[in-house]
Amino acid sequence: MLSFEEATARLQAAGQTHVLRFWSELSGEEKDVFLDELSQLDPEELSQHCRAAAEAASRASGEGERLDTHMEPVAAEFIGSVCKSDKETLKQWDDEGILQIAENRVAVLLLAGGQGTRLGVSYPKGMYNVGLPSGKTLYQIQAERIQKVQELANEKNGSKCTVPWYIMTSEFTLEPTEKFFKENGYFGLDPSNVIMFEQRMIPAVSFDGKIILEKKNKIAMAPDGNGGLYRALVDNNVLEDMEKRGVQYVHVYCVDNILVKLADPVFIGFCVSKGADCGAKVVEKAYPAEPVGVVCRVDGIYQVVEYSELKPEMAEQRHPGGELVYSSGNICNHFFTRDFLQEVAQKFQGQLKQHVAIKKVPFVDEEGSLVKPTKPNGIKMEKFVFDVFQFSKKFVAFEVLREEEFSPLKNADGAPVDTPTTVRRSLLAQHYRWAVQAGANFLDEHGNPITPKLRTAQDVDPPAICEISPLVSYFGEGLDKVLKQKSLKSPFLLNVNNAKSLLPNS
Ligand code: UD2
Repeated sequence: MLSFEEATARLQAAGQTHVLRFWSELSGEEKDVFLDELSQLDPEELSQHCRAAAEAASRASGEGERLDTHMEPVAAEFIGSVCKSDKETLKQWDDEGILQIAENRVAVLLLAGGQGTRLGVSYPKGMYNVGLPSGKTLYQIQAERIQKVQELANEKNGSKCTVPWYIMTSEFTLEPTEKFFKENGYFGLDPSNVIMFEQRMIPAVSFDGKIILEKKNKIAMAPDGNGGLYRALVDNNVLEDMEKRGVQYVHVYCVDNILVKLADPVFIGFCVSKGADCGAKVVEKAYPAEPVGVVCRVDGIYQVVEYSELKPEMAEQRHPGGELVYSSGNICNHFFTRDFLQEVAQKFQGQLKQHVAIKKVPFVDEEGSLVKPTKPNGIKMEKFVFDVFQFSKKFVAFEVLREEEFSPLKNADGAPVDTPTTVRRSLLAQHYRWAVQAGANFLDEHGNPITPKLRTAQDVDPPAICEISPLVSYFGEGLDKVLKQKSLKSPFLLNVNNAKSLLPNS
């Protein structure tokens, strides 16, 4: 840990000595905590960061103009697609993906360092219980999907494989996430295959490039964005761990999509068979202002333009037939080869663009009292996970169906979209569809048949409530054996135990 004199010298070099203005008021213990925090800041990086933040904030407004003339949509022929591909092709991709999984070449990597500010909970989003009949949290659903996809690969290839689960956390989420996994026995997974690591935090800075103090002895810090992944991979020797395990392909995804297909064999198989080093899943955007980035080309290079940086006039552009011009919505599901990640980590990680978020950052005023600003007062710099696409030698996009694969939890109930209620409904509607397609009939609480209806509006529950454990079915497969011609009383929860008893010769 630095001495006070050393810390002062560092801060002087970075033009940031104002953070020590309450030093004489601090207790011995508070001083130690502060020195510990200051010791972790690299002086050169710090001054560069503060300067870049102030400059980027003044430049940010010009960025939209540049995109007006340099951005173009991705040609439809370029995008692989679940709905435009025939059954045979889909099966080939699925088989390829399952084979790669069976041979231990696939890992999943969860981005879980965000603060979940919009949802308004103080714990990591993955621990959220969206009110399913089973009471499962997002983490549990994801863990069970990993377990099931391993099982499917084992059955098909007669092997015993592992899909390691890498989880990137931050100072906010590491401890509670670790505790939650331990308390829940890692949801049946082998703890040695669940690898948590931490991304870095960086200071929030005022518009004039000065670090903001959140307490008399604490700098306002925030995670460095989900693009902090690449630095975190290096900091924590994650790529070495992947190499040791023989992992070649990594499925990176964000925490809040209740329908996420972990290690999706079809997506992996598609990317592998195209020889891609980098890939992104997309869905058709639902409405112009939907908070998803768009996969497009800027100056001829594939990339994602984030929703926060796309001007409304661009987002609203339509073709003569009415379809959105920029319709390929990024759903934060990415494919990378380990070689590509290695190259990014070694060569390009320092070049990743810093995006500017202007935020209300609580701070201590001259008297040392905490102020919660009503207007934005600070700059948080973030890197984005998809900003590495520009370094790819072979980038592919893969379009999937929203109702099957994308329903994110972003907002608290009461908001019109992406709430606990909407994500619960998406999952229950999907499971209901799977059950009906497998031949199940549903009865209401009086034993009367419920008329099947496969399409329901997003704002209502499906006709019957049916939840299927991922341990029974990963993506609807294998259900006809269990559910064909069965009459099920709504609400119905299909888990490993009752699935066994529903089998014909049990
Ligand atoms: C993300 C995508 C957006 C779209 C949308 C779909 C990015 C930059 N944007 O937007 O284009 O695909 O998701 O739902 O990917 N995270 C970290 N560390 C951080 C910040 C975030 O790990 O410092 C994680 C976070 O926990 C989450 C994921 O990254 O799992 C996405 O973060 P978000 O929910 O803030 O991103 P959002 O919805 O603005």
